[in-house]
Amino acid sequence: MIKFPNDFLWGAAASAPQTEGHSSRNGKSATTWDKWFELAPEKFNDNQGPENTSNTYEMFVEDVVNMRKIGMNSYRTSISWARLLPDGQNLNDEAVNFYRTYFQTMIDNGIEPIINLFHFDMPWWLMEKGGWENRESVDDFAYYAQVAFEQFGDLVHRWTTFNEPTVHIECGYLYGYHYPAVVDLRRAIQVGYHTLMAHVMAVQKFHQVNVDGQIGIILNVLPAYSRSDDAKDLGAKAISDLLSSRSFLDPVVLGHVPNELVKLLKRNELLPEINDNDKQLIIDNTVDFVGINYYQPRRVQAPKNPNFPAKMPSDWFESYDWPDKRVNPYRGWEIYPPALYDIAIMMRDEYGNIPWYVSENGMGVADEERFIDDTGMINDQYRIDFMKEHLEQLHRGIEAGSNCFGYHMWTFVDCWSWLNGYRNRYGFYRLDLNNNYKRTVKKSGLWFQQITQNNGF
Ligand code: BGP
Repeated sequence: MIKFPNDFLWGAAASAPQTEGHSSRNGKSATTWDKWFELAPEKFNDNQGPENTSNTYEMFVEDVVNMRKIGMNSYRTSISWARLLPDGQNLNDEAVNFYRTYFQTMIDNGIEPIINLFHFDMPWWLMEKGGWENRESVDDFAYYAQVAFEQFGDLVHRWTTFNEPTVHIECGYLYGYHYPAVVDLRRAIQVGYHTLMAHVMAVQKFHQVNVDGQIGIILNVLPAYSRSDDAKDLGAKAISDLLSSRSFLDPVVLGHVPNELVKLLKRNELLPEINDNDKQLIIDNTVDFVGINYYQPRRVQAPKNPNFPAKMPSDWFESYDWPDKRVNPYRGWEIYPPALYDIAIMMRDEYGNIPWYVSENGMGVADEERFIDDTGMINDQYRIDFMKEHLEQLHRGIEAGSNCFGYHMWTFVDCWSWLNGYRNRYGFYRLDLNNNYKRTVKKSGLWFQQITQNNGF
C-alpha cells in the first residue's frame, strides 16, 4: 500500500474561462477568447466557443456535491478578471456575489478553494492597449490582484497568480495558438518579462493586503531529456530548461533571473526592456509555494542549422523522436511518469525544498464516448493506469524527502479547451453537451474516491 502524507491535498484543477460559461453575461466584459471566437469561429474545434463551457456559473452547487462524492478535499480554479473588473477599474457586484457563494459552497463541503488569477484570459480592454506587451499591464494586473485579495482573502488562503505563464507567451507570440497569434521572439520575451513583473507586483500586493494565507504560482515544468551526452545536445537541453522551466522557477522561488538566461538573451540581442528597481522587486517578492503542471517531458537535441542571432527557440534546441517513447494514443502526448520523480528531486535540491504540489496532471482522450460501457459509464481504465503510475513516481519523490503537499488532476468535469474546444476530454466526470451539461462520473472518478478515502492505494 502506498500512503501519502497526512493532510495531502487530493483534487482537481480547472479555470474560469474553461468552465463558467455566461461569458458575455452577468456583467462580464469580453476577453481575447470571446473576441477571437467572434472574429474567427472556424479556428475553434467544432465551432465551440467560450460561451459553451461546462456551465459552472449555474451548476456550481451540483459540482461541489460531485466533488465531495469522490472525496476531493481541494479544487483549483480561477477568477475571471474580465468578470470581476469588466473595465479594469469598477467592481462587478454580481461577480463578487457569484465567487463568494461559489467559494463558500466549497468550504461548507470540506473542499479548499485554491484560487488562481490569470489563466490565459486577457481582458479585451487591456489587449486593445497592447496586452502584456505594454508595461502598464503590470500595474493593471497588480490592481486586479489587490481587489481579488480584498474581496475574497477571508475565504481563500492559497492563491496563485498565473497558470502556465510560458504558455500564453509561446502560444500568443510564437506559435499562433492564442490571440494575437504573433510570431516574434523579441516580442515574446518582452511579454514574458512583463508577465514575470505582473506576478511579482501581485505578490507584493498580497503582502500589502495582508492576506492570511500563502501565495504561489502555477508553472508547467517541461523536463528536458537530451538525445545524447554530446556537449551540443546537453547545451540544447540546458537552454530548453532555461526557457521552459527556470525562466520562471528561478525568479519566483530564488529571487533572481538565471544568469545564463541573461547571457543567452544578451548574446542574441534579445534582452527585454526593464525598469531600474525590478531586480529588487524580484528579490523581495518570492513565493510561498509552487504548483507544477506536468503532462509530458521534452526530448531535445542540438539544432542542425541554427540561425544566429536566434529567431525562434528552435535555433537553440530541437525536438527529436525518442525511440522508446510511450504515447497516449488518444492525444498523442508522451507518457513518461519518471519525470514526476525527477521534478520532485529538482524541487528538493535546486529550489530549497519549497512546498509544492502537482497542480495538473492528466490524460486527454479524443472521442471518449466510445469507451461508454453497458452501464452507461465511461470505462477509462487508461486514465486510472496513468494516474497510478504517476502517483507511484510522485510517492518515490516524497519518500526521498521532496516537500510535495498534493496532487490535482486536470480536470474535474470535461471542459472546454481553447482552440481545441471539446476535442480532448480529461474529467473525472463526463460532460454531456447534448443533455443540459449533464455530469456522469467516470470509472476514474470512482477510483479516485478510493484513493482519497485511503490517502493512497
Ligand atoms: C493545460 C492548461 C489547461 C488545459 C490542459 C489540456 O496546459 O493549463 O488550460 O487546456 O492543458 O489541454 P488540451 O485540451 O489542449 O489537451
